[in-house]
Amino acid sequence: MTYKLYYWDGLQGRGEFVRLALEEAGADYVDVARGDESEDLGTGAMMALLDSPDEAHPPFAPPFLQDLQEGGLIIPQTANILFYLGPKLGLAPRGEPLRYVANGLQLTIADAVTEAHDTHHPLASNLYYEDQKDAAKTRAHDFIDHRIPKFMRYFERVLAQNPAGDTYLVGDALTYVDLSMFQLIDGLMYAFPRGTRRFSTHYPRLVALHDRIAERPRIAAYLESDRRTRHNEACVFRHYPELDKAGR
Ligand SMILES: N[C@@H](CCC(=O)N[C@@H](CS)C(=O)NCC(=O)O)C(=O)O
Repeated sequence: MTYKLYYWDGLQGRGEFVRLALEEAGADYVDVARGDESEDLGTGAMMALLDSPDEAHPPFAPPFLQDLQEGGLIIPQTANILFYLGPKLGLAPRGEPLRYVANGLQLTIADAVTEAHDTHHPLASNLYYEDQKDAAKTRAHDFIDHRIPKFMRYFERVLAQNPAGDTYLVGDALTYVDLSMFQLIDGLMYAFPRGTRRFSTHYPRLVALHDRIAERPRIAAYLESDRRTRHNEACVFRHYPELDKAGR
Protein backbone atom coordinates (compact mmCIF):
# COMPACT_ATOMS: atom_id res chain seq x y z
CA MET A 1 0.00 0.00 0.00
CA THR A 2 1.25 3.49 -0.89
CA TYR A 3 -1.23 5.97 0.57
CA LYS A 4 -3.56 6.19 3.53
CA LEU A 5 -6.42 8.66 3.09
CA TYR A 6 -7.95 9.95 6.30
CA TYR A 7 -11.48 11.31 6.09
CA TRP A 8 -14.76 10.93 7.98
CA ASP A 9 -16.73 7.77 7.28
CA GLY A 10 -20.24 8.10 5.84
CA LEU A 11 -19.93 11.20 3.70
CA GLN A 12 -18.16 12.34 0.55
CA GLY A 13 -17.10 15.69 1.97
CA ARG A 14 -13.76 17.22 1.11
CA GLY A 15 -12.19 13.77 1.12
CA GLU A 16 -13.95 13.07 -2.16
CA PHE A 17 -11.75 15.52 -4.07
CA VAL A 18 -8.72 13.45 -3.07
CA ARG A 19 -10.49 10.11 -3.54
CA LEU A 20 -11.37 10.98 -7.17
CA ALA A 21 -7.70 11.60 -7.99
CA LEU A 22 -6.61 8.36 -6.30
CA GLU A 23 -9.34 6.44 -8.13
CA GLU A 24 -8.61 7.95 -11.55
CA ALA A 25 -4.94 7.02 -11.16
CA GLY A 26 -5.69 3.51 -9.90
CA ALA A 27 -3.52 4.32 -6.86
CA ASP A 28 -2.87 1.83 -4.10
CA TYR A 29 -4.63 3.45 -1.15
CA VAL A 30 -6.76 2.67 1.85
CA ASP A 31 -9.61 4.84 3.16
CA VAL A 32 -8.63 4.60 6.82
CA ALA A 33 -11.83 5.64 8.62
CA ARG A 34 -13.89 3.26 6.49
CA GLY A 35 -11.66 0.31 7.33
CA ASP A 36 -11.93 -2.39 9.95
CA GLU A 37 -10.72 -1.93 13.51
CA SER A 38 -9.23 -5.44 13.42
CA GLU A 39 -6.80 -4.11 10.79
CA ASP A 40 -5.92 -1.02 12.85
CA LEU A 41 -8.24 1.06 10.68
CA GLY A 42 -11.57 2.80 11.37
CA THR A 43 -12.48 6.22 12.76
CA GLY A 44 -10.64 5.37 16.01
CA ALA A 45 -7.37 5.03 14.10
CA MET A 46 -7.96 8.40 12.43
CA MET A 47 -8.73 10.10 15.74
CA ALA A 48 -5.66 8.53 17.32
CA LEU A 49 -3.48 10.07 14.63
CA LEU A 50 -5.23 13.45 14.85
CA ASP A 51 -4.62 13.55 18.60
CA SER A 52 -1.22 11.87 18.64
CA PRO A 53 1.41 13.63 20.77
CA ASP A 54 4.12 11.81 18.77
CA GLU A 55 3.24 12.95 15.27
CA ALA A 56 5.95 15.22 13.84
CA HIS A 57 3.53 17.19 11.66
CA PRO A 58 0.03 16.81 13.11
CA PRO A 59 -2.90 17.77 10.84
CA PHE A 60 -5.70 20.07 12.02
CA ALA A 61 -8.65 18.32 10.34
CA PRO A 62 -9.52 15.65 7.75
CA PRO A 63 -8.85 15.17 4.94
CA PHE A 64 -5.18 14.38 5.28
CA LEU A 65 -2.98 11.93 3.45
CA GLN A 66 -0.18 9.69 4.66
CA ASP A 67 2.50 8.71 2.14
CA LEU A 68 3.94 5.38 3.21
CA GLN A 69 6.73 5.69 0.62
CA GLU A 70 7.93 8.81 2.45
CA GLY A 71 8.18 7.36 5.94
CA GLY A 72 4.54 8.04 6.73
CA LEU A 73 4.71 11.76 5.95
CA ILE A 74 1.38 13.47 6.68
CA ILE A 75 0.05 15.98 4.14
CA PRO A 76 -2.93 18.12 5.27
CA GLN A 77 -5.46 20.35 3.42
CA THR A 78 -7.34 19.22 0.31
CA ALA A 79 -5.67 21.54 -2.21
CA ASN A 80 -2.25 20.87 -0.72
CA ILE A 81 -2.81 17.09 -0.84
CA LEU A 82 -3.70 17.36 -4.53
CA PHE A 83 -0.72 19.63 -5.21
CA TYR A 84 1.45 16.91 -3.64
CA LEU A 85 -0.26 13.94 -5.30
CA GLY A 86 -0.80 15.47 -8.74
CA PRO A 87 2.68 14.85 -10.19
CA LYS A 88 2.96 11.42 -8.51
CA LEU A 89 -0.36 10.28 -9.99
CA GLY A 90 0.21 11.79 -13.45
CA LEU A 91 -2.59 14.27 -12.80
CA ALA A 92 -0.63 17.55 -12.68
CA PRO A 93 0.09 19.84 -15.61
CA ARG A 94 3.47 19.36 -17.25
CA GLY A 95 5.93 21.99 -16.01
CA GLU A 96 6.10 23.93 -12.79
CA PRO A 97 4.45 27.22 -13.87
CA LEU A 98 1.14 25.58 -14.78
CA ARG A 99 1.19 23.61 -11.52
CA TYR A 100 0.73 26.90 -9.69
CA VAL A 101 -2.11 27.81 -12.03
CA ALA A 102 -3.74 24.46 -11.20
CA ASN A 103 -3.22 25.07 -7.49
CA GLY A 104 -4.81 28.51 -7.78
CA LEU A 105 -7.87 26.96 -9.42
CA GLN A 106 -8.02 24.23 -6.78
CA LEU A 107 -7.94 26.85 -4.01
CA THR A 108 -10.78 28.71 -5.76
CA ILE A 109 -12.75 25.45 -5.86
CA ALA A 110 -12.04 25.12 -2.13
CA ASP A 111 -13.46 28.62 -1.60
CA ALA A 112 -16.64 27.60 -3.47
CA VAL A 113 -16.89 24.42 -1.36
CA THR A 114 -16.62 26.45 1.84
CA GLU A 115 -19.36 28.80 0.65
CA ALA A 116 -21.55 25.79 -0.23
CA HIS A 117 -21.00 24.52 3.33
CA ASP A 118 -21.84 27.92 4.76
CA THR A 119 -25.28 27.91 3.11
CA HIS A 120 -26.46 25.39 5.71
CA HIS A 121 -24.16 26.65 8.49
CA PRO A 122 -24.11 30.44 8.01
CA LEU A 123 -23.85 31.38 11.69
CA ALA A 124 -21.66 28.73 13.28
CA SER A 125 -20.29 25.31 12.34
CA ASN A 126 -20.88 24.17 15.90
CA LEU A 127 -24.63 24.89 15.80
CA TYR A 128 -27.13 22.47 14.24
CA TYR A 129 -28.65 23.43 10.90
CA GLU A 130 -32.03 23.45 12.68
CA ASP A 131 -30.75 26.29 14.90
CA GLN A 132 -29.85 28.53 11.96
CA LYS A 133 -32.49 27.80 9.34
CA ASP A 134 -33.59 31.38 8.73
CA ALA A 135 -30.07 32.64 8.18
CA ALA A 136 -29.37 29.55 6.07
CA LYS A 137 -32.21 30.45 3.73
CA THR A 138 -30.90 33.98 3.25
CA ARG A 139 -27.38 32.71 2.68
CA ALA A 140 -28.41 29.91 0.33
CA HIS A 141 -30.54 32.18 -1.83
CA ASP A 142 -27.73 34.68 -2.10
CA PHE A 143 -25.38 31.80 -2.97
CA ILE A 144 -27.71 30.68 -5.77
CA ASP A 145 -28.38 34.19 -7.09
CA HIS A 146 -24.90 35.66 -6.87
CA ARG A 147 -22.07 33.41 -5.74
CA ILE A 148 -22.73 30.29 -7.83
CA PRO A 149 -23.00 32.42 -11.00
CA LYS A 150 -19.83 34.32 -10.11
CA PHE A 151 -17.81 31.15 -9.50
CA MET A 152 -19.24 29.26 -12.46
CA ARG A 153 -18.93 32.13 -14.92
CA TYR A 154 -15.28 32.36 -13.89
CA PHE A 155 -14.61 28.63 -14.30
CA GLU A 156 -16.44 28.60 -17.66
CA ARG A 157 -14.19 31.46 -18.78
CA VAL A 158 -11.08 29.60 -17.60
CA LEU A 159 -12.10 26.63 -19.73
CA ALA A 160 -13.00 28.79 -22.76
CA GLN A 161 -9.75 30.76 -22.54
CA ASN A 162 -7.39 27.81 -22.00
CA PRO A 163 -4.76 28.34 -24.71
CA ALA A 164 -4.52 24.56 -25.10
CA GLY A 165 -8.25 24.26 -25.91
CA ASP A 166 -11.44 23.89 -23.90
CA THR A 167 -11.22 20.18 -23.11
CA TYR A 168 -9.39 20.60 -19.80
CA LEU A 169 -9.15 23.47 -17.32
CA VAL A 170 -5.33 23.61 -17.34
CA GLY A 171 -3.06 22.52 -20.17
CA ASP A 172 -3.83 19.86 -22.76
CA ALA A 173 -4.40 16.84 -20.53
CA LEU A 174 -6.52 15.75 -17.58
CA THR A 175 -5.48 17.10 -14.18
CA TYR A 176 -6.85 16.75 -10.67
CA VAL A 177 -8.52 20.15 -11.14
CA ASP A 178 -10.84 18.67 -13.79
CA LEU A 179 -11.78 15.88 -11.37
CA SER A 180 -12.46 18.40 -8.63
CA MET A 181 -14.60 20.49 -11.01
CA PHE A 182 -16.66 17.36 -11.66
CA GLN A 183 -17.18 16.98 -7.91
CA LEU A 184 -18.05 20.64 -7.35
CA ILE A 185 -20.66 20.60 -10.13
CA ASP A 186 -22.00 17.23 -9.00
CA GLY A 187 -22.36 18.46 -5.42
CA LEU A 188 -24.04 21.73 -6.43
CA MET A 189 -26.49 19.83 -8.68
CA TYR A 190 -27.36 17.54 -5.79
CA ALA A 191 -27.76 20.33 -3.23
CA PHE A 192 -29.57 22.80 -5.47
CA PRO A 193 -31.41 20.97 -8.28
CA ARG A 194 -33.55 24.04 -8.96
CA GLY A 195 -30.71 26.50 -8.62
CA THR A 196 -28.55 24.57 -11.09
CA ARG A 197 -31.31 23.62 -13.55
CA ARG A 198 -30.01 25.97 -16.24
CA PHE A 199 -26.34 25.05 -15.81
CA SER A 200 -26.04 23.45 -19.25
CA THR A 201 -27.37 26.65 -20.89
CA HIS A 202 -25.17 29.01 -18.90
CA TYR A 203 -22.04 26.87 -18.54
CA PRO A 204 -22.04 24.44 -21.48
CA ARG A 205 -18.30 23.74 -21.40
CA LEU A 206 -18.28 22.99 -17.68
CA VAL A 207 -21.27 20.66 -17.93
CA ALA A 208 -19.65 18.88 -20.87
CA LEU A 209 -16.47 18.53 -18.79
CA HIS A 210 -18.51 17.13 -15.88
CA ASP A 211 -20.13 14.58 -18.20
CA ARG A 212 -16.83 13.55 -19.79
CA ILE A 213 -15.26 12.99 -16.37
CA ALA A 214 -18.22 10.84 -15.28
CA GLU A 215 -17.64 8.65 -18.33
CA ARG A 216 -13.93 8.02 -17.80
CA PRO A 217 -13.65 4.27 -17.27
CA ARG A 218 -12.09 4.34 -13.79
CA ILE A 219 -14.33 7.17 -12.58
CA ALA A 220 -17.46 5.51 -14.00
CA ALA A 221 -16.53 2.25 -12.25
CA TYR A 222 -15.81 4.12 -9.03
CA LEU A 223 -19.11 6.04 -9.13
CA GLU A 224 -20.96 2.73 -9.47
CA SER A 225 -18.98 1.08 -6.68
CA ASP A 226 -19.74 1.00 -2.98
CA ARG A 227 -16.57 3.02 -2.41
CA ARG A 228 -18.53 6.07 -3.61
CA THR A 229 -20.69 7.15 -0.70
CA ARG A 230 -23.95 8.60 -2.01
CA HIS A 231 -24.62 12.31 -1.55
CA ASN A 232 -26.25 12.89 1.82
CA GLU A 233 -27.06 15.52 4.43
CA ALA A 234 -23.89 14.97 6.46
CA CYS A 235 -21.78 16.39 3.65
CA VAL A 236 -20.77 19.89 2.58
CA PHE A 237 -23.29 19.56 -0.27
CA ARG A 238 -26.67 19.05 1.41
CA HIS A 239 -30.07 19.01 -0.21
CA TYR A 240 -32.55 20.88 1.94
CA PRO A 241 -35.50 21.74 -0.37
CA GLU A 242 -36.26 24.87 1.64
CA LEU A 243 -32.83 26.30 0.76
CA ASP A 244 -33.15 25.69 -2.96
CA LYS A 245 -34.71 28.11 -5.44
CA ALA A 246 -34.70 28.65 -9.18
CA GLY A 247 -31.41 30.01 -10.44
CA ARG A 248 -31.22 33.03 -12.69
N1 LIG B 1 -9.32 23.89 4.44
C1 LIG B 1 -9.46 22.51 4.79
C2 LIG B 1 -10.78 22.34 5.51
C3 LIG B 1 -10.84 21.03 6.24
C4 LIG B 1 -12.17 20.86 6.92
O1 LIG B 1 -12.92 21.83 7.15
N2 LIG B 1 -12.48 19.62 7.26
C5 LIG B 1 -13.75 19.33 7.90
C6 LIG B 1 -14.41 18.15 7.25
S1 LIG B 1 -14.78 18.50 5.54
C7 LIG B 1 -13.48 19.04 9.35
O2 LIG B 1 -13.42 17.91 9.78
N3 LIG B 1 -13.32 20.11 10.13
C8 LIG B 1 -13.16 20.01 11.54
C9 LIG B 1 -12.98 21.38 12.12
O3 LIG B 1 -12.83 22.35 11.37
O4 LIG B 1 -13.02 21.47 13.35
C10 LIG B 1 -9.41 21.65 3.51
O5 LIG B 1 -9.73 22.17 2.42
O6 LIG B 1 -9.03 20.48 3.59
